[in-house]
Amino acid sequence: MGIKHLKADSKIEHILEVLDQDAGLIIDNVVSSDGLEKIKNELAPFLKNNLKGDNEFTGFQTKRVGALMARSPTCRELALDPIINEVSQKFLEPHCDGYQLHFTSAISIGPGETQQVLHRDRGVWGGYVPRKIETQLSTVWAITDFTKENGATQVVPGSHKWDKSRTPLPEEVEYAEMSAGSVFIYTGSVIHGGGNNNSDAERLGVFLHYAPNWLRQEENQYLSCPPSIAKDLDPKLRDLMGYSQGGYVLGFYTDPTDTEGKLESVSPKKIFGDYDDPFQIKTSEELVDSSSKKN
Ligand SMILES: O=C(O)CCC(=O)C(=O)O
Ligand SMILES: [Fe+2]
Repeated sequence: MGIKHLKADSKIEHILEVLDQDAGLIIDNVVSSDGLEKIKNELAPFLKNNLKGDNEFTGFQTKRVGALMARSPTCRELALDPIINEVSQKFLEPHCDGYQLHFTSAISIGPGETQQVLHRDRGVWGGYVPRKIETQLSTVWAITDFTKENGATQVVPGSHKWDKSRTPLPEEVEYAEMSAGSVFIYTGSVIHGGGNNNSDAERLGVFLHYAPNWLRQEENQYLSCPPSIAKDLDPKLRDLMGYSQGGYVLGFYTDPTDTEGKLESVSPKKIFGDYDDPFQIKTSEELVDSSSKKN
């Protein structure tokens, strides 16, 4: 079947159609070589400690570096990529009124790594979210080339529609082979996993995932990028990270030192002096009505 490769100027509707059919696709050559160099340099201080995984899932030859919004200005640009954000919004919107950044990680698969167990990322929520609700739009930005030999992500196109008990045959597993600067998009419901690395160099990808604003984020964005750092970021990015409300009350906060009632039960946007929150308290009737609007 193969993984479809789309051009960077593809229409959003086309991307969504392919996602619906396959739940995985590649958009070729999006990041410039200058951008790739910057990302490598920004990540180098954190990858150099050589800290590897300590179990079969995280991989004994694989390094993972998180907090990318705090650590890497160029990864911030990727997180705000307009095409990816439009795809995330449209893909997730049947089951939410907004989405958020859910996970950031640079994953370096080192030589000698064996293949990761095939899985669906939606498992992070323990299987409690009904399958009809799509919980995640995932991106993998190739910083090095991704090849079958060096550990390109394995994916089973179409497996988002499979019964839970069906396991893929070897010939149903495809590899997200792509050149550096391309982005692999997949959903939380498709079977996938890191590949084995038989080459003598690392395979480096930047993973940025998005989820509905009412689900708990896999990576805690407020601790990984605390207000002292977030204050200097693009307000759009802060909103995306969850320094905003997910709905009219979800995620409100109170400044514990405030005795004057300035930051009492307010949107986190107000920490940064931003008073423009799109979610406003509704009328009582609207509130009751919206509490059961989507089944
Ligand atoms: O490294 C990869 O290609 C995939 C990693 C992955 O799927 C995961 O850790 O959940
Ligand atoms: Fe995964």
